[in-house]
Amino acid sequence: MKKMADFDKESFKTEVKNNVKILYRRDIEEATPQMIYQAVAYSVKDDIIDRWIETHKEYKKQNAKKVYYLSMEFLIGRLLGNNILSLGYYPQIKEALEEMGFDMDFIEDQERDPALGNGGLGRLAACFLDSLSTLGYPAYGCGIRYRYGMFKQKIKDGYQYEVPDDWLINGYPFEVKRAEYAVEVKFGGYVRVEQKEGRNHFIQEGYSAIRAVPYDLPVVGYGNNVVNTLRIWDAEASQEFNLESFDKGEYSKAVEQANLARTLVEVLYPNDNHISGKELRLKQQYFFISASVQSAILKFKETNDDIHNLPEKVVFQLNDTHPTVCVAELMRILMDEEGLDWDEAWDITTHSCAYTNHTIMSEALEKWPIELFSRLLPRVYQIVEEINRRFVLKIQELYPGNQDKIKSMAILYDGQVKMAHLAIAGSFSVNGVAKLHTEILKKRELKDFYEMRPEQFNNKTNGITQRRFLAHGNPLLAKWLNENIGEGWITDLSQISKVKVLVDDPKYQQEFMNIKYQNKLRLAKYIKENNGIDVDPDSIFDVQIKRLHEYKRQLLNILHVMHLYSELKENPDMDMYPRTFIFGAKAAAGYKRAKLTIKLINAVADVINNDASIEGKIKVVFIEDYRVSNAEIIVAAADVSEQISTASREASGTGNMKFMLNGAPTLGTMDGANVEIVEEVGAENAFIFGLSADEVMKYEREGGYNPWDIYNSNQNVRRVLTQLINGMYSPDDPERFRDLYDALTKEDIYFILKDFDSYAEAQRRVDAAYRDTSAWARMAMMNTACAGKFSSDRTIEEYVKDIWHLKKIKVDLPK
Ligand code: 26Q
Repeated sequence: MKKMADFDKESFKTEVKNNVKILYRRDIEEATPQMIYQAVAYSVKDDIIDRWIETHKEYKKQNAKKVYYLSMEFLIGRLLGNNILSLGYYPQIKEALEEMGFDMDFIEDQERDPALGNGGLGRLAACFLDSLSTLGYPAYGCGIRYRYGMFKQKIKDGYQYEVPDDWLINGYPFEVKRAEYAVEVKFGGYVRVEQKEGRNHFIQEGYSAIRAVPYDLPVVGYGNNVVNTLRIWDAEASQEFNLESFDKGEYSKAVEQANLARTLVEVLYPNDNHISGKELRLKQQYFFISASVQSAILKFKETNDDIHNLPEKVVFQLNDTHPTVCVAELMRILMDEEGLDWDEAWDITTHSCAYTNHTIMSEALEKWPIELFSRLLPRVYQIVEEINRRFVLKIQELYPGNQDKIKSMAILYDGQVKMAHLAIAGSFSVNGVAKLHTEILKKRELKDFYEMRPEQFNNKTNGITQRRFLAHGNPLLAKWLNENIGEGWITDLSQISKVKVLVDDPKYQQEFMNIKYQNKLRLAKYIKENNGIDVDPDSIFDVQIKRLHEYKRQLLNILHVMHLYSELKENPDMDMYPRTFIFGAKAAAGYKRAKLTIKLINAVADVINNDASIEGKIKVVFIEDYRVSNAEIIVAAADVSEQISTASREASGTGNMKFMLNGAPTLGTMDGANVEIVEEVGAENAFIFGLSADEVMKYEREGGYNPWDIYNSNQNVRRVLTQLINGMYSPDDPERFRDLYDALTKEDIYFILKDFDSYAEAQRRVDAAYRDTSAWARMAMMNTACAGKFSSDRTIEEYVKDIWHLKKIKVDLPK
């Protein structure tokens, strides 16, 4: 058995060569880069496995309480580099590979991003797993092994095209299939009631059965030998049942099951903050929840004999409402399979489940037609009925005769199952993801629930892992930090505040900005190779990367670029610091307006980038296929972080934290975690603009505002609006952007015109501030220095203390 301290370069090299032979029947000289990557990954995996086994022995020995983080999405990003970093021999492997004639970055680039998530919510789950392992807390991530992850984005003629993400095409070296832990999941059919031993037994019959097969991915803690598990479920046809069906001549049932197995985990729904009420989506949810809860209970029983103690050993954290069927599925198992009565089962369930809310966007609140829900999950639906009946009774007891309360809180209403209400009824904890967000939940969205049970509500401000987004993504800054403040920040980000003593020193300022410059060169190279555009590394890199959504207001950003360009054309001598506006964003495949916004950004880029008369003072770049791996490169190179959502709409944001950590001040609204970023770094080290959340919500209560008031009184706004429909950016089809024009002038529900002037003014402040090199360096450094709070390690410690109550585990490797 190999141990961390014993990393031996020569045996590593031998192992890599050997792996190439075993895997591909080739000598290393004939191996492709992909083969080398696989061979390296397998030898890293070898080291991980030992730690993985030891970790789980320790959990068993201590009968440790575990958190099951249930999530439809885990946007983990590439694993090779991070795993090596966590094992503690990144420099050694880099050196070994160099001696073999390979470049580490190039080998890492061979790995496909496992893109099993959309955006913020999925990436948060991945950061949480990283922190759980690094802090030594027992945890499982439970999710779905989508055959196709988030689509790859191609830009052709300025439009987005979606290409399937066949991430498993070469095999994924870090996963382990655990066929021995497969379980069965049942869909459809009907429920028969049988009286036995004085109580009712509920038996589901005529169902379709699917075999859920787990694949485990290691989650490697940083420098501590702890390896947790991300368990993703694959669906297979339930073989035994098939044969039985054939015997009975139930051919069509067998075919139906095989088809369901094939389609169930086929693809991740590429919607972010938007519901698509598709039947298959609900099937996916129940599939992975039933499998995960079954396997958690089996695991619990290995070391416990009284099911009543479940809440002492297991906590299920629901990542938004997507896993909410967990509440009813756990009830079903406890009653139908463990033989408990309702009250016992309810007590256990409501002490085991906790729910995190990630959104207040009404179009993202999950509801399912009862007709569909009950057809697909007949037994689970019966249980939801009973949960609802008892919950409504409780509401009536508290508020006799108050129909409004029932309307706003019932789980079943108007023919729908309201998943958030089920989650709240079945959980002991409900949390939001930033202070402002949690306040809005308490005061507005979930007001009635809060008033009924205030102690249930709590805030857990999001965080990000500094291991991926600094140690791995920004190696130059990481090295600088190690040299100047020590390595403690890697596992204790509060220590990064030590940078504060350096912020006024010209020598350190220069070093810091020089690192930024090197990172801008790296990004410029990436942009040249991937977009064919030359960008000036001396210009301000102004970056907005996130999912394309109207509330995130990429449209405000590009309208301002159009404005700036018009100003420059009118006044060629205008004093402006050269700026590169960088965008990266995927639009949900069916989200027309979002896709049109991408086209607009590219159309504006085309005009501006090809206008020699402005001497390159403005460049616009849309980076194709924004994803975790290129985020690491983009964030490290940013000068300005665009976080410009309509106040009250962005629950937290986490990109904002990545930029701050990497020394880019926020240009943003007082929304989500921006509020707390400003609290930490000081308003003088950010560029804040726009309506406050209270102001936005007040307008909304009053039925909105009138965009024509702005149109009439603001010449700059009028000019860019006109450019949307006069063909300036669409000479071949002047009507192309009409829909954007209409959205802005009819209702402007995202307050883009309303915030336009304030945003333009904040942009002028950025321009002015950047010219003072030393003051800017200080501001950038202050952002890094004040980012300590935004480590996901801090977030996880809060979840552990307030919700999960886990104990840290130490893992030693046998000598
Ligand atoms: C639901 C049903 C059907 C299909 C798709 C969905 C779906 C999928 C993804 C609904 C929502 C999401 C994702 C939501 C999300 O990413 N929310 C973000 O969560 C982050 C982490 O807490 C916050 O920082 C962001 O502010 C929030 O937008």
